[in-house]
Amino acid sequence: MSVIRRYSNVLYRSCSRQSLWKPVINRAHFHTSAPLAVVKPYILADIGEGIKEVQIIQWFVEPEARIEQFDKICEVQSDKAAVDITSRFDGVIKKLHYQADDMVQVGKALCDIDVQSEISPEDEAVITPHSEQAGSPGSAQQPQKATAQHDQTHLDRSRTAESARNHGHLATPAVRGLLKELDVDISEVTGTGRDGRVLKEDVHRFAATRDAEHQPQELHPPPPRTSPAGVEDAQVEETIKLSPTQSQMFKTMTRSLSIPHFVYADEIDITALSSLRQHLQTSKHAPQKLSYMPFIIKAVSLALNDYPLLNARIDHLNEKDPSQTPKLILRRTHNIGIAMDTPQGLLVPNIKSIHAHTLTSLAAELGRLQHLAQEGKLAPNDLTGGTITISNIGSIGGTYVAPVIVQSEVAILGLGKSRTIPAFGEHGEVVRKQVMNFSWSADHRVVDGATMARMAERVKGFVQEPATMLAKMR
Ligand code: CAO
Repeated sequence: MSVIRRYSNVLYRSCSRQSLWKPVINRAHFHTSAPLAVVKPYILADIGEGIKEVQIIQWFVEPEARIEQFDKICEVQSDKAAVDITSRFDGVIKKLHYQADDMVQVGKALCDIDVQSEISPEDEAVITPHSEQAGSPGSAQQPQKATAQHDQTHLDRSRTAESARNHGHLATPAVRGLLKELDVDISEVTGTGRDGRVLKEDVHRFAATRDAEHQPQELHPPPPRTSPAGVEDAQVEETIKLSPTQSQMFKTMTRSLSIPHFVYADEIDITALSSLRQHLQTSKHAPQKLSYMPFIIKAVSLALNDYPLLNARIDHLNEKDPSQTPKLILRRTHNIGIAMDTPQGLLVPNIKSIHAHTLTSLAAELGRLQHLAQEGKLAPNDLTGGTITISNIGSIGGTYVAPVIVQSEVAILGLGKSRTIPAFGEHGEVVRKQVMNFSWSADHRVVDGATMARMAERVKGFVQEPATMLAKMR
């Protein structure tokens, strides 16, 4: 089983300081009055969480396309998220530095935009180094100014010549979203809006015609050939590109392979927990839904108080530099990641600061995250900062699981499906018990088996006798 972390699609509104994707001014084209023709490379800034690169999923623009503020420029995928990059300015796209599927390193320019809107002093202060703002127009500046003027003239000329083509590729963000949803290339659609703008109806019409044409081949693959018994058919292979999610899963899981997993599993008696849950569910103060998860999350957090190592991460530093030895980073707050099965695939949002939650508020937060995950609307904050993960694969099925640790954590707990079994009571009588398998994986480079076993035993104690949790809760 594999665990990856992905952000849901998030539209980062352009704003001066918080934007993850900071444009920097190419001083060769910069003037101090606005509006002006200023070519700005959009730099992929450091977005934290150790993200070093992203993959371009798709461009929503092409060179010479006119864009407005908040228009989507491209969609990128990191280990953590698929994110739409929007424009901060009105302008014209001058150059795309990468193609779809290319990887972009943090600090590199995604594209160049010839800005046609005003640059606020605030933006300028944020994105322009002081020394450059103060620079006087010396001889070195003259050719730069000329270049800017040249670009402006060129742009004016190309605006007229290319007008029809550019407008044909213009569309509102809503239409762009629809294009993406229906997998339609805007250049193939005839726009019926003003100046040839592509409207939603145009996209729907195009997609309906296309689907009608392709349906028989795409949706109904030819039935397998019926060869006589004993006759071996030649194998037919088909090459398919990995989806963005699979690409990220490929990388994340390949990295996880470097972690030596210590796997430890035990059967936990959840009979008492099950009746407590049923009892609470019938109470008028109970949350709408109270599954096993809030109790188990709380039990893990309480046990982590005694075994903080399981909440740590390893700082790998530079593995190629032998003088840089790995370090353990202990983390005080328990942000427990919950693996969720969603229409977009596996997502792992985390519930922050478990110690501050009651069972009821944990149930509510789990419900909130589950709802957002199903809708594909989780925020980056929901998906980052996790410190340990629980994967309840038992809600789907299965008894045993060997969960895979993600690199920023040192342990993960997998839950199997609960089941009712016959067992022996105190006096040898047969009793009915409800059990669930808890399967742990720990990073054996830093967590020894005994520590993992003790932590698992502590969790087992809390789950088997949920009343003992009360004494430890704040
Ligand atoms: N055994 C038996 N029943 C279980 C169960 C388990 N381990 N876990 C949940 N259930 C039951 C719940 O009690 C609930 O039943 P009732 O409605 O009768 O109370 C029902 O299944 C649905 O529960 P749920 O899934 O909505 O809620 P949850 O809090 O137990 O779990 C979540 C939430 C998000 C963990 C779960 O929905 C989910 O997505 N699990 C899949 C995780 C996954 O894909 N892991 C693999 C990761 S690696 O690829």
